[in-house]
Amino acid sequence: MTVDKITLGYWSTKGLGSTSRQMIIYAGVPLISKIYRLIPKFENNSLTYDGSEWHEKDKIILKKKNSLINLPYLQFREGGKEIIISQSITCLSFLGKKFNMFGENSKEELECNQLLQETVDLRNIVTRFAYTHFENENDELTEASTVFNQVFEHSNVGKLQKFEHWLSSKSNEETKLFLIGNNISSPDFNLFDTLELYYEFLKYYKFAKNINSDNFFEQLGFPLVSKFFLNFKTLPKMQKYFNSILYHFPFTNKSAKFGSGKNGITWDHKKEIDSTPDEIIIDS
Ligand SMILES: N[C@@H](CCC(=O)N[C@@H](CS)C(=O)NCC(=O)O)C(=O)O
Repeated sequence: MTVDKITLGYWSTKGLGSTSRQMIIYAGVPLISKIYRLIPKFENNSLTYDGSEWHEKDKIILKKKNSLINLPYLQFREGGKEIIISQSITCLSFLGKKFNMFGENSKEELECNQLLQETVDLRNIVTRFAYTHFENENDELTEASTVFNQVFEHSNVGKLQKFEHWLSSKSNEETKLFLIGNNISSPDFNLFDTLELYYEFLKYYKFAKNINSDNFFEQLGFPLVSKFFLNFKTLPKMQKYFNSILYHFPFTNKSAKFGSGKNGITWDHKKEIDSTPDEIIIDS
């Protein structure tokens, strides 16, 4: 069954909503990107974050239809019925199956599921770091080095080597440009989106050896991951996303230390106002 448009609700950031947005645009299905803003407030000498745009409005309404409701969520009509889905990875596997981007048989479907969870593990390392506010810069840099090691170490404990080895173990008939076979699937989008966040991290904390070249992952000894990443940027169906305002959203929400502002820096609540519109429509 086809859907004529899909609403994706999420904060005015990339976060866990960005990959679903990309998949819907890639599939050529009209996307209604519903935006909620987290507003930093300075009260009684302390900084708090007001999420009432979500928590006190749509969440209350949507919770009556799906008690698991969270951000991100997908909302659409199919066969005369309204469907609302939350949990980001469920959204990605649902969209993958809907758009024929979830492998071609049960073996590949299992691979998609494993790879999706692996991308979650990869993302969680940097996200946990991004939302930590350190006592001082020294602590921040020490923890950034720990994140770097956990992800980019070449030993069996490093997270990114898993993807490098996965790509290198593919058969000669496969291009090694996608994780499963020669076709794009949900985990490709989530890996790409997570790599974009690491790209910013490597640049910001100066772990990239040569910032004038965009092959950061190759410089760090991951040539296939680098090829995957750079190729993804050239995919014709991705260009609509790259040319949209959604691509320029900050990586993390206002409460994060890393990535809540432009180019990895922290959102400056004293100078910046979030003027993201309530709804961004990307037509097919
Ligand atoms: N496991 C959930 C986590 C969802 C989650 O933590 N959402 C955060 C934003 S990343 C949120 O603000 N949710 C709104 C809420 O709790 O109502 C997922 O992957 O979707």
